[in-house]
Amino acid sequence: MLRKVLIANRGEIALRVVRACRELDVRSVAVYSDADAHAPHVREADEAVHIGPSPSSESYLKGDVIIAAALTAGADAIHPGYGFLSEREWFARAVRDAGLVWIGPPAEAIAALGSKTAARTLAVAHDVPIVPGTTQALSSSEEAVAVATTFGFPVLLKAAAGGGGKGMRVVRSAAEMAGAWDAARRESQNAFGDDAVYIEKYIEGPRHVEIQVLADQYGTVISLGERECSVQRRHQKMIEEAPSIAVDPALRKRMGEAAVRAARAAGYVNAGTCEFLLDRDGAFYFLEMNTRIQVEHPVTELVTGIDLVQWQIRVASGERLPFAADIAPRGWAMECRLTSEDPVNGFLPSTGRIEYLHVPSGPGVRWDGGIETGSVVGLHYDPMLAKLIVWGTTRDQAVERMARALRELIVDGIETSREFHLRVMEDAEFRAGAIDIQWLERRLPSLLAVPAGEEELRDAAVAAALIAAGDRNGSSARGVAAAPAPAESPWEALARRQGLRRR
Ligand code: MV4
Repeated sequence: MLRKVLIANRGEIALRVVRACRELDVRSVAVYSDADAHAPHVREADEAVHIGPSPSSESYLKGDVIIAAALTAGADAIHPGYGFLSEREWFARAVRDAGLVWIGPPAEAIAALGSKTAARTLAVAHDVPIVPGTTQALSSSEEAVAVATTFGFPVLLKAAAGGGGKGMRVVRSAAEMAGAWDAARRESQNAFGDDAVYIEKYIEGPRHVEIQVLADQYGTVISLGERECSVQRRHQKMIEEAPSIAVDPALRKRMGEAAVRAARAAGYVNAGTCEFLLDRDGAFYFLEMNTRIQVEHPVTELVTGIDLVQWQIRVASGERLPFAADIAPRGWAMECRLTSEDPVNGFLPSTGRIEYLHVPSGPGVRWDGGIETGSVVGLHYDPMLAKLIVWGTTRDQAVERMARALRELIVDGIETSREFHLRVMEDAEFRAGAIDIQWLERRLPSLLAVPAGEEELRDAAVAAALIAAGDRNGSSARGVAAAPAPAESPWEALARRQGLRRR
C-alpha cells in the first residue's frame, strides 16, 4: 500500500481524498494557494504545502511546483482529483518520471482518449456504438456539407481535441455550414490550441448517461453501472442520479459491456467514465471517456457500496480488484451540486463570507463539502461549494429525502443554488423522470417563476415581518430597505437563516 499521497487539488474533492487516505491509513499531503490558507482541506490533511498565489494558473496548475512539493514532503504518489491537472497527459507522465505513483490512468490511455476522433476510431474498432459521423477531422466547409448530406441535417461540428461542448456547433442546413465551420474552428483553436473539427449526426433530445468503470493493473475491468446526468445547464451538470430511470438491467448490461470494451481497448487502469448519449428509442452512442474521478462519483458509491476513491488508491498501489462481475445497483442515489450562484439572477456568481453554515444530516444523507462557517468564497475557483447526496430505496424516496435535506441546509452570507434545487425536487416533470439534456434550460423560466409551495408561505411571513420592522422604525413598507437596521426580531432571524430575500 502507498504510504503518503499528495493531493493536487482543493475544496470538496481534496477533502474527499483526505478521508479515503485516512480510512486506508495512508498519510495525506494537501497543497494550497494564498486564498486557501485556512481552507478545510488544508487543516484536515496530515500535512500541507503552500504552492503559490491565488490564481490557479499560479498554484493548482503548476505541475512542476506540485511535483517538487510531493518529493520534498516524501510522498510516494499524487492524486489529481478532477479539473486542474487531472487529465493532462504531460502531468501524468511528469509524475511518473519523477518516480511517483500517478493515481489515475496511464499517460498513454489519457492520450488515446483525449483526441475525440482517436477515441471514436478506437470505439469503432471494438464494437462500441458511436454517433454516425466521421472519425477523421474534415478539411473544408464544402467537405462538411458533402458528409452531412450523406446522413442528413441537422449535424454537429465538434472539436477533435475537444470535449465538454467547446468548439461545438449545430448546423441545420447546408446554408448554415460556412459560418458554423469558421466559428467551430476558431473556438476549437482558442480552447484547445487545435482547430481540427469533425462531424456527427445531431441527436435530438437525448439523455446523458455515463458508465463508471474501474480497472486494475492486471486486466480486470468492471462496470459499476450508470449515472443519469441530463439535468445540466450550459454543460454544467446540476443534478445527477444513479441508476437512470431510462436504463433497465438488459440495457445496463449492454452499456456496461461497451464501456468495459472501450476501457480495455485504451489500456485503461483506475477509475474512469464512459459518456453516452441515450436517445428516445433506447439506442446509445459513445461520446467520450473521462479519465479522472468525477464530481458525481458519490451516487455510484451509494448504490454499489464501493468506495471509488479508496479503490483508486488501492489499484494504484497494485491491489487486485476483488469483484467477480459487474455490480448491480441497490436503491437510488441523487446528488445536487450546491454552487455559489444566484439562479434568479442568471446564475451570477456570488461571493463573500459564509457567515453561518448548517449542514443537513439524518437518514440517507451525505455531504461532500469544502466549506465551513467563516469560509470566504471568491472568484478564483469553480463556484461549486459542496455536494449534497442522498440515498433512498426508491427514486421517490430519494427525491423526498433530498427535498428534506435541502430544507435543513442553511448557508448565510452568500447566494446559493439551494432553493433552485428544492424547486427541481418539487417539479412534476422531474419527479416523473421526464428529463433530457435540454430539459433544464427549457424548464428554467417556470422553475424560477413558480414559488415552491412551502417557500411561498415563508415569503409571505417574511414580508409581513419586514413590514412590521419598517413600521417599528416609523418608515413605510416601501422604505424598509433604507431604514436603519432595527434589533432583529424572531421573524427576521428566521428570514435570515432561510437565506430569503425580496424578489
Ligand atoms: C452531442 C449532442 C447531440 N448529438 N452529439 C456536449 C458535450 C460533449 N461531451 C458532447 N455533447 C453533445 N454531443 C451529438 N451527436 C449533444 C451534446 C450535448 C450534451 C451532451 C451531454 C450532456 C449535456 C449536453 C448538452 C448539450 C449538448
